[in-house]
Amino acid sequence: MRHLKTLVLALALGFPLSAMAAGIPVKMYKSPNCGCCDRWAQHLEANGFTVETINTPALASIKEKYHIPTNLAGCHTALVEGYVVEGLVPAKYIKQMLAEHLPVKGLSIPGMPVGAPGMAGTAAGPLNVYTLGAGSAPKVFATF
Ligand SMILES: [Cu+2]
Repeated sequence: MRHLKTLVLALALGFPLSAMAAGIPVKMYKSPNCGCCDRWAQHLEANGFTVETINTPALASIKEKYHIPTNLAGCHTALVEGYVVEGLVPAKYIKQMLAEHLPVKGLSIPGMPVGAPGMAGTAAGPLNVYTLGAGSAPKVFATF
């Protein structure tokens, strides 16, 4: 009985730790001066991702490298399983993209809208998540 309790305790304590260690890896390029990116990273980590943060003053060259159209540029550029996540996209849509193997280059929330993960407050209206890879003519993937 005592044994069982120990085992149950170990499982209870151990599971979240191992789940964190096995989180979906994300590499995030951000400006050192932007705080919402860090809060977005925390949001991802709370939802099963493990985020590596790379501070860079040359974010524009990263966006150029991944062909992010100006009208879809967010405050950071993140890479996850071959996809690009631009800006404060909620974790659930990233997970949906990965689970469904969406035939897109990635997802974007342009700018830093209030109400997106990392930007506290109530959104002024519905926020759109756009797909990347359709050039500068954005397609709406989801609205929340
Ligand atoms: Cu930011």
